[in-house]
Amino acid sequence: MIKLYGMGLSFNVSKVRYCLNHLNLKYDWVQTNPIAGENRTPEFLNICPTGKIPAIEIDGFKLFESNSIIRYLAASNNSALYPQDAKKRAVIDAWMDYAAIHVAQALGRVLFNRVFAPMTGQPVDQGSIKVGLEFLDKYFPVLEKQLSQNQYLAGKELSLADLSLLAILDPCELAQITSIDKYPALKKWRAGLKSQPFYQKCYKDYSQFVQDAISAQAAR
Ligand SMILES: N[C@@H](CCC(=O)N[C@@H](CS)C(=O)NCC(=O)O)C(=O)O
Repeated sequence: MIKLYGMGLSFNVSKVRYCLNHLNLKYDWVQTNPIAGENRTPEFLNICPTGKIPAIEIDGFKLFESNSIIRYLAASNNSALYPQDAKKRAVIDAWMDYAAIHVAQALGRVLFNRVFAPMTGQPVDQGSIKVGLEFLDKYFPVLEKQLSQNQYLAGKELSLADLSLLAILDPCELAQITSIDKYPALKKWRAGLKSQPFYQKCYKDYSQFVQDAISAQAAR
């Protein structure tokens, strides 16, 4: 049985859930909440030495880092989401890296300061929000160009790159990153993927999901 450690508030965890769903793999979701310090216990650190969610455990095999996890899941299940061909893989990897290193970092600044800092009583850094939005204004046009020329991020086929970017962009509405609305190809691509079962099985709307989690947290 696959165990997935993490919580729904994390878009990196969503990335893994989309992949598991797409591959039709059943999993045990072990709720692990970093806000409650559950990522710092000796038990969790034994599974994931970095203390970050997501992590997985499959019959004693432990793995962390969302991109590494979904690459492993797709490769070990011979999925077309991550084809064997070295060049195809390299292109998928490039878009996954771009999404994780650049887009997610910029978006994370805005998400943290607009949602998680207020939620956890930490100071809000307006400068960081500004920097994040400025970077996104550079990155969204790159994604728009790619998706106006290709049906999917890495070309003609749906791949891990799409699942990865989709999860990273999920919090845009919640974090009021309205600049994304200016990009029609990006919008169409998101809507198309969100109508697919792998997404619908997780949740219909990330913002609502997070709002519910915030309400539950406040009620504790
Ligand atoms: N590069 C990592 C990022 C993981 C990450 O930053 N996870 C956050 C939640 S989204 C976390 O565990 N934060 C708790 C901490 O760093 O203490 C991945 O893709 O898995």
